[in-house]
Amino acid sequence: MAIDRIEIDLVKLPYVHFFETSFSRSYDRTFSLIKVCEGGVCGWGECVAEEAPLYSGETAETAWHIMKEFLVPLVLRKGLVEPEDYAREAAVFRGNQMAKAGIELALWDLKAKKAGLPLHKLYGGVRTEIKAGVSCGIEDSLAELVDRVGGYLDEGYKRIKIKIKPGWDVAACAAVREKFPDIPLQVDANGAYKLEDKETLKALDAFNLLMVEQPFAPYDLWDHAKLQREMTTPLCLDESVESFDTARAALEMGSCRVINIKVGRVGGVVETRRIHDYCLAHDAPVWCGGMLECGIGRAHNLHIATLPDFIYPNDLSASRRYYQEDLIDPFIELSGPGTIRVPDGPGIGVNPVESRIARASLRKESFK
Ligand code: OSB
Ligand code: MG
Repeated sequence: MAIDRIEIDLVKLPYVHFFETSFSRSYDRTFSLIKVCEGGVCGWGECVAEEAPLYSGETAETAWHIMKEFLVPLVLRKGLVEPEDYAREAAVFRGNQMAKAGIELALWDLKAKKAGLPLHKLYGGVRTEIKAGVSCGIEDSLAELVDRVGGYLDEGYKRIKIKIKPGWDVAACAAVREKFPDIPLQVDANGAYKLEDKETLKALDAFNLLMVEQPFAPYDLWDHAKLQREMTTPLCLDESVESFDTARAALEMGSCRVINIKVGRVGGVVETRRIHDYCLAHDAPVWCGGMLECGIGRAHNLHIATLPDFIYPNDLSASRRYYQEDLIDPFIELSGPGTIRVPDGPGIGVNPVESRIARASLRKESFK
């Protein structure tokens, strides 16, 4: 059979609390949902490109354009239905990883649903619960940051990540560490520093952090390697790793010791698994990053995080940490202290709620 219908829905959802990184503060998220149907069975994916090109060069609108004009026609014209076939064909187009991944994820969900299997079984996952962590944005004051961290710990999260930027780094770590000396803690700079700032970054070694994520710009593997040689804390790369080849180069160069894997950033599950397998073979642990996905993208991430090399806690939290009304049923919840159980139904194992999606929709288009 072949895909007979693809729907793309551009949606906007307000956060329960604003989210501030070194590059911006946002109060809501604009992203797209992709539904691919074959006969009566439909698979769902989420495209994580954001409203503005701050985290990556893609935006929700460029991804819409790439999906509508290039990727959807490719799927329909060639009758692609296997995710691996799609990934190979889509690779002729350069860049646009998030657009590519949104459709590939929908094809994976469809494939697993047709097989009657949860995605983690299809992927060869090795665990039924994953370690849940929370990513805490920059706040208006250190007191508010410490309060929020305390709130998340009370909810049961075990690992905390805090966003840093110049002027909100050593003091932020000191404030959190003073109140919570022993929690697993890490920081993420989203590329806000330059090599000139290396003394500040080296000062972070004093806080017993699990890792320092993406201190320098995405393209800058070289300066990350220089910094890693002078720090004891492992560096982790996020934005820099946009493909298997950049992951391999980063590890060979010593630019990092840990990789944050995001399916959207690397262009799909096929590329994710190549990176994962390489890291596993080279003793580099990985973990699953997040893009503040709605439940559809987050359910996909839960399944990905069951692969064996996902050793560190993930940026995967419960639905209510992000949204008042997530777009899935049931919501994702913590299943135990600092863990989330991976859904066991077919495919992603959670149900998109189409009435809520319609209420959040800015624009929808259907392709046959
Ligand atoms: O750098 O990991 C990041 C969200 C948007 C863009 C970049 C990042 C993030 C997060 C959110 O840290 C993590 C999550 O989804 O829980
Ligand atoms: Mg990051």
